[in-house]
Amino acid sequence: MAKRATKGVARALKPAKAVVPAGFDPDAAAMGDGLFGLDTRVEDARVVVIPVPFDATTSYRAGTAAGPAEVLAASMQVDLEDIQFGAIWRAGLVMLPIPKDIAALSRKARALAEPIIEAGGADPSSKAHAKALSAVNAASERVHAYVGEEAARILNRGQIPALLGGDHASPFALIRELAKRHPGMGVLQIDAHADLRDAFEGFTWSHASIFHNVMTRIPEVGKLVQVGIRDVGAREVAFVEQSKGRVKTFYDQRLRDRQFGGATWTKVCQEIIATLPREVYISFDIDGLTSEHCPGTGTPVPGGLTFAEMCHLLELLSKSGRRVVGFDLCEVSAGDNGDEWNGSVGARVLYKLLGCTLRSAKAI
Ligand SMILES: [Mn+2]
Repeated sequence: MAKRATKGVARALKPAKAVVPAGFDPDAAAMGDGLFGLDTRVEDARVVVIPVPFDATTSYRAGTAAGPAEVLAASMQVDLEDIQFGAIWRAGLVMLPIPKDIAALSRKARALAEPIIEAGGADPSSKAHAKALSAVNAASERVHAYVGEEAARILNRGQIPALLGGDHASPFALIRELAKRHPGMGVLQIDAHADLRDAFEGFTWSHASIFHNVMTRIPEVGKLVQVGIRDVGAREVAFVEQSKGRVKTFYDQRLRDRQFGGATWTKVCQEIIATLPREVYISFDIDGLTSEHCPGTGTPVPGGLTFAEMCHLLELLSKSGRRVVGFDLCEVSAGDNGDEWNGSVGARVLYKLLGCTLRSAKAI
């Protein structure tokens, strides 16, 4: 039943165009300098990635603002034939130029936020803190304006939008644009943290508050399904419990407990997917994976999904009759020592997310 309806939605989209330039060899070393070494033009792409080099509020360690550049650089090394999803690249993939003004804004906002982060949060009696908070909030709102405008442009061309952060606050306006067009849409969040805090450390648009903001400000989001969560506050747990089922959290330990009791990962994934509505947005915080996959990220936590577990979940989702209408990948960072491994994992996660999205839309 769900399957037939989903097919109808998929048919309404433009058919995948062949965008392979003459002489292009997907097995050769990268030829272009675009995402994954491709030279796809924006107007020919099926998926357009919005880069957001912004990271004002990451509490533990900054650096995520460089995520888009690091993933872009590492993407040149990704082999283009994918065992699960096939020739993903053929559908047409492109990333917009990394906006220098947003990167500059991030540095300014970060400098203003730093004293507050170091103090462990804003002091309500401090005028300096109040002034800095409002400047950081204004910077975040400028990021939302940029993301919202780009997302609308991509959607109006009939393309699929994706986003590469930046900290996890980056995708708010993309989720808002998509939810307007797909009321009832579900969000599948893969993350170590619930990100349900109300204005964490005083920052309205903190990375730790993204889903508090989504669930309280975007009524068109029908459901939030969280996977891999292993670091939460009491008020976040209460938020989930009081959501009347609108938020469903699969805590990492509870998933492991099921497996220790004999449940297969396939069975667990099917249970996760069954809680999602027909149209799905994926919000992927790289720290949802085990920390060996993201040693440089802002707030690494023990536990989490392995790469293969993530791949299996994405493949089952892509075949479930649901349609992925967009996604983000956030918090990728080379960390203090500039470790390229982080970008390398990030580029491969990005390719799998593209594969899952395109397969679910029957575009590959
Ligand atoms: Mn997060």
